[in-house]
Amino acid sequence: MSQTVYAPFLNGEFWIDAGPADFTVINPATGQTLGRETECGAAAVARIVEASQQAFLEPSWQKMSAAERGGLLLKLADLVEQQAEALIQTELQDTGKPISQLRTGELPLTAAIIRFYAGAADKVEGSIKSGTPNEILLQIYEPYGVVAGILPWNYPFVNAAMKVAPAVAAGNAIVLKPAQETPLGTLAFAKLCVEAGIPPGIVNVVLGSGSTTGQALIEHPLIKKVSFTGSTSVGQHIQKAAADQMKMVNLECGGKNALIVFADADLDRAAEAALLSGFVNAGQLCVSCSRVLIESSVAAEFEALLVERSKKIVMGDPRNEATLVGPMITRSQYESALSYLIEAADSECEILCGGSKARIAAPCENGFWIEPTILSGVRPGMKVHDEEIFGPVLSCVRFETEKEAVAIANSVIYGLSGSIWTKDGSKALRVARAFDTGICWVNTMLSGYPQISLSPHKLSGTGVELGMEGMLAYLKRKSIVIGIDDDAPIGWGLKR
Ligand code: TAP
Repeated sequence: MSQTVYAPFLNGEFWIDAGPADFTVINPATGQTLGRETECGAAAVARIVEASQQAFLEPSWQKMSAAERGGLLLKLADLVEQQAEALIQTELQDTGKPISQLRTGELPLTAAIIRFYAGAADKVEGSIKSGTPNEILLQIYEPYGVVAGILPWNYPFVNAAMKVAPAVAAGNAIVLKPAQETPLGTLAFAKLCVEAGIPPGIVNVVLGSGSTTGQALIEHPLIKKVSFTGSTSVGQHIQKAAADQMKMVNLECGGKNALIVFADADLDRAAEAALLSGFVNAGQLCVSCSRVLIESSVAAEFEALLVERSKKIVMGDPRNEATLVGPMITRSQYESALSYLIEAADSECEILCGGSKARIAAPCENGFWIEPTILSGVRPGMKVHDEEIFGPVLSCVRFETEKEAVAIANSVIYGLSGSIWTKDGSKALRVARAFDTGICWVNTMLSGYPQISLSPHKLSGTGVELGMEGMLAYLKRKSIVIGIDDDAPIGWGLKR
């Protein structure tokens, strides 16, 4: 029986014979094969990047006003909403995400991000600096040209929107590279861009592995900027590879974030927040707070609350509206998260619930399922404390003082997010300032707004995404000095 072939997206069409279609794409909820994916080698990547450069240089794109680009993005946001059900079905198959999460979380956020940058497109303001009466000093912004957007597999639509919308609003062309395991959402997204009227070639997609396709993309000389979301180790590699050609890089990488519960907190709400943070998207979320730091005097009570509430979490067939937690999205991530559970079982911490593979009924019996797991007695220095598991595992750590809580929170190599739970306003602000992270929630958790920038600290990355600053990151600065006085002295005065 012939299988579906997923092919790269070049100038508004799928390029079917771009390379060998050897990679099997799997539905992680069932383990069933969805189709085969083409891999772009260096020559195919070069052809796609060159086509993007041509699309960028087209007079119709060069002369398009920022407001018109914004108008195209508005159409794209409308299409995301109008075609939400079809997009949800695509993503459900490719990532196994619960349908309720896609419907109420990922799709609305995708549309909101695109709409924010639609409005931002014509709000970029250069500046006039004070010079002398003889000269006017201007500072303006220009697009880079062709940029690369390298995506992870955990939130394909949101991540595509976070790169395409600001890049296009700023007037660039962009080549996306989705994770090899999850190409479907990115391909559907790119097709929608063309339907919205974004000229073919402005959003192209290469397919294949990071080591072959991704590497060829970042090394191509026509790529002027790389915006990467993924692991810290690959981010470090990309930064080094980009150095030879002095490309701009934006890196949004891993996290091992802390949610701090002080004894005076509303424990009910804090428990809800911790469970959402740890288990939404099966823990495959960079900003999730997978370390729960609890003041000792309420630790036993709070851990009991977490365990009790976690029993209500429905895990299973993602097509079921009641399902809250789905599978691990890739086999390798499933195996990696399981290895941490083995590590936890061998360590001094206690497994309060979960701790192994989850058994899910047909048709999901062969999917990549892990039980939502809560660990107690975790301490800095343990692997489950220090390393990003990127699975449904909450690690509970006890502390005595505010100072100790901050020290534990900041003790990891990452600095992405944090959450603080207390009714003491001064303490909340003190701890928020002490957190060495790009974002911090106080008495709330995971609320995401396109207008708020995310700028990772430490080994969580470099640069900025989202917000107006996220759009300026897709623009080069240029200074122009204009002489306006023909009699002004110039040079050494040799002419007179
Ligand atoms: P990675 O393994 O780092 O992969 C991310 C992307 O980079 C994939 O498309 C991958 O391709 C590609 N890649 C790998 N090697 C490459 C190379 N040499 N050149 C160019 N591209 C290369 O991450 P992942 O496992 O997909 O995602 C999980 C990680 O992403 C976690 O650490 C998570 O914290 C992080 N993440 C961070 C954020 C933010 S906002 N900070 C958001 C989401 C996720 P293949 O997979 O096809 O090989």
